[in-house]
Amino acid sequence: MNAILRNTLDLDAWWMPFTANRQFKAAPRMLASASGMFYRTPEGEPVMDGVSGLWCVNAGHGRPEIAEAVGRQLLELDYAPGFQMGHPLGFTLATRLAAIAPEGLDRIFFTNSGSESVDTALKIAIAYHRARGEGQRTRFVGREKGYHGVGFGGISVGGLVNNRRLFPQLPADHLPHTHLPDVNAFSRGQPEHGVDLADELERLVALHGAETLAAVIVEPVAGSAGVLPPPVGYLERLRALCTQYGILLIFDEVITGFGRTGAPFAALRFGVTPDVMTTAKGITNGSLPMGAVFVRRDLHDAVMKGPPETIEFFHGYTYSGHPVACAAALATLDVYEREGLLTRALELESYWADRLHALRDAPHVIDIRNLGLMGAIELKSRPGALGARAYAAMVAALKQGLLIRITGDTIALSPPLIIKTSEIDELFGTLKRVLEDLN
Ligand code: PXG
Ligand code: PLP
Repeated sequence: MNAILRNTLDLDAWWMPFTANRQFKAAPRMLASASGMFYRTPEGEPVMDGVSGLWCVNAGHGRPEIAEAVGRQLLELDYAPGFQMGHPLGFTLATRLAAIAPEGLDRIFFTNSGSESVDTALKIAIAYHRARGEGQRTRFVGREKGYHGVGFGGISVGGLVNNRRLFPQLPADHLPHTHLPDVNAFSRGQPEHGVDLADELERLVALHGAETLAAVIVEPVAGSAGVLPPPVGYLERLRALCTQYGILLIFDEVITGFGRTGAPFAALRFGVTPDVMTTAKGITNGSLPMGAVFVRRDLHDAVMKGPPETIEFFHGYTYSGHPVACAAALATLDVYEREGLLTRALELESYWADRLHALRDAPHVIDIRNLGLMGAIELKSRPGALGARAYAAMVAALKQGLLIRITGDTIALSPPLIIKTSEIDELFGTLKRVLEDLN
């Protein structure tokens, strides 16, 4: 960071999220502006965005269409209460989203983040079962290595130990994760082995009784854990078991939604339809906080009970369906649709996979995974120092003008869907140099 900034900026007051605060503040890494595929540092150095910010800026940075829609909306209707009042944009957006959703998931509840979408979806599951006289279905099933945000619901079904160990949780069990490097390392796309892991749901049914299980929640492709595409047949098997036992299936598409896997949603890419789908991030191209929960129409209808003056679902956020976020989302959908971005990852997938898998012989690499425009490069950990090697790679990449994301010793990649093939080459050229210089 340059000397002028360092002297004028006080870094103490911002308690930064998911950050090694003291390490960061001793050697800050700052981004000051962004356009298209690139950030710029305060010194004006370009940094290619290899992760779409945090998996959210799917159409690239600084889109004027979104900025203008937001600016207009702020002056037209900056805020409107969403409890017992409505505004046209919320209805317009919900209808637009329903039109691109998997068949039947056409009732939309708005939130402000992925974490809120997850907690909302879990509550909807409970409310649905309760409305049908199955109020004993209160237990959730998540999956090891799953990430479902940081609400108390989300950490309960999540499977990342550092997010869980400090905090009390809702009753939840976990399916085994599907990271099987011994048999699946260097798979292209969906790995061949692991479909049987879905059958673990049978074990939980036997343990608790199906009639106590409310919902299973999984990421169709696990993101935060380091890009784990589902084994061939796995999602189909989960779908069949959930249907058999009357358990709702929730796909958490906070990362995989809005084009990341080559279809508008991973549910469409894999041809497996969940009962509820959680989204956020790419819904506004990351420009403003927003999330949406997509719900099967008959689930919604089951909850619409009692006399018409009944508030059917006691849940909502001050900013549910915020008009400015709605304007951002509508402009984002326009951009996605005009530029074909919701399916572009499928067109680029094999080019992306070729360049990514070409790194298999680079130093330290023990596994590579890909799907759509997602990629992961897993590095061998330094003895006794989990994460240190990937952290060094992240710092080195940044010095060479590339932003990557790391989790443990895995490098995760998910560039904006506007990326050109020449930029894919540049990205992997930089990464190759980084890995070759890394100890
Ligand atoms: N579900 C999934 C599947 C996610 O990926 C959330 C829920 C929570 O969303 P919010 O908007 O509350 O953060 C997420 C978020 C990473 C990383 O490094 C991933 C996320 C967020 C930040 C970093 O992999 N995913
Ligand atoms: N805490 C207090 C004291 C509040 O009044 C409210 C909302 O009115 C909240 C928390 C919840 O905030 P939000 O609706 O933005 O999630």
